[in-house]
Amino acid sequence: MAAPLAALVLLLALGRPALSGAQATEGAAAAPHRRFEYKYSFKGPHLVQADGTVPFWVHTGNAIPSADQIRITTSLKSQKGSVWTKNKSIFEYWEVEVTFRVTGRGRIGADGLAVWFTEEQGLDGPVFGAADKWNGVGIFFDSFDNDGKKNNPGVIVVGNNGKLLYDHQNDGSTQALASCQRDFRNKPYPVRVKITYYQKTLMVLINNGFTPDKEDYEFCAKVEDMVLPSQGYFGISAATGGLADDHDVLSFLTFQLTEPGKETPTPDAEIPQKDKEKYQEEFEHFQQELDKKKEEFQREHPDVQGQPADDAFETVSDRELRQIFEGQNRIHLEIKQLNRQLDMILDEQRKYVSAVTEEIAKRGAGFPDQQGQQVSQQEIETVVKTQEEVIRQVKEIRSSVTDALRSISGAQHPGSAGVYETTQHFNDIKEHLHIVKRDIEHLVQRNTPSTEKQKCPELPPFPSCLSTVHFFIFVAVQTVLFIGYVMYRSQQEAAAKKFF
Ligand SMILES: [Ca+2]
Ligand SMILES: [Ca+2]
Repeated sequence: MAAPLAALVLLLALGRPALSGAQATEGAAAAPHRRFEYKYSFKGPHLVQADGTVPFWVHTGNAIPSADQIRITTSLKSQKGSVWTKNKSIFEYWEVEVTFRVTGRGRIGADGLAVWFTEEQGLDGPVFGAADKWNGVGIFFDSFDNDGKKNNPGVIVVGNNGKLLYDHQNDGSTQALASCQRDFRNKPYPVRVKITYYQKTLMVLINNGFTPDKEDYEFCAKVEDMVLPSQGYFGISAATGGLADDHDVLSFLTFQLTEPGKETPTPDAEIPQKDKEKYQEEFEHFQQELDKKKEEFQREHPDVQGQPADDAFETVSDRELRQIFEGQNRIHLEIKQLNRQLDMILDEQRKYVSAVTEEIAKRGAGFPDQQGQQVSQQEIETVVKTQEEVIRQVKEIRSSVTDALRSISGAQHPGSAGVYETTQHFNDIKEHLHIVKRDIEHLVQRNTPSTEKQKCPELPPFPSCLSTVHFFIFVAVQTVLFIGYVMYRSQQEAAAKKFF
């Protein structure tokens, strides 16, 4: 019972067979209808059953299935293993997505890994752990450079009609239908391969395991007019030699491809109603078990719950980074504005140059004098206006640069913005005063003719109402009166002294 359950979980985990098909048909008329085939696929985290088998697959040799991957060979000498679908596919065109890792301590590894689509299962043999003389196609990820041409690790596509013996000593170079040189060993992320067989064209795309991006595929090889058996087994195999790598397959997903308009019934219709109910029941049971396990885990590890709360707070370095980022954005905006304004200026300048050129051309052509003058007057006015406009825009730019500088320096020294503004203010006042002073000087200079020296106006004649004789008589009388008063005072003081 675990086999259909695991398949159902896999199906639900992927949850996209119908959807991807719909998207494909919507996207382009020629795009094939794509349907996930769970009976020809495996994927963690519940890959293996309790008895150690993989649902719908058989494994042979040294292959070891575990919960989230199948180790086809361990990194020991002369190992080989393979995994094959239990059933033949019943569809003409297909796509497989294989995720694997080839890891080893050595700078060079061996032998390699192969993805198969063959008429019969190649359970054991000398070709990367699988049988020779296959009828179908093998896509080989060959690690070891047997022929010494320095072209390994590499990927080659070899087709066979069931009669050919694989030329292992030459890395199949004489038999390859297509190939590409890729190093797939010891990559930070799993290597992903997408093999598509559609309308007699086989295409191999590869994600080299440098990024975690699942859709980051690049082209590797293409074989046109390829005839493959209409029904066959999917398989994956690997082998080691004197040198050895771990060959781990994380997932093998198969999709059926159908030409638009030739879609087969949906998978729901294929599964009998009775089976569907059974699967549903088992899935629900599984879901309950999972919830129970989750609760138990949370009860046993209460400290794990607290971890996500850390994300709510911003650390000091995060804040600094954010502030730097915002500052950079502001500078970026200012520079963009400057750029726009410079473009405008350039435009204006171009207009100006073209106007001048036109003017010169007109003069050269020899227009009638009066008309020419009229036109040139107009032209000159436009030129002057343009120049004024240019000057105005340059000023705008200057002020915007000043603003930018101020905002940058404000960001660097948040406290000094006020001081800067005050200084600027004083400078403005100083400049204004200078202007006023200059204006006054200018006015003064304009009002006085520069050649004449300034003279004082002549005083009007003083009226003579007092003669010199009268003046002297007046002075003499005053003197006599003063002497008399002084003598009188001294006599009075002497009389007063006699009484005491
Ligand atoms: Ca080889
Ligand atoms: Ca080679």
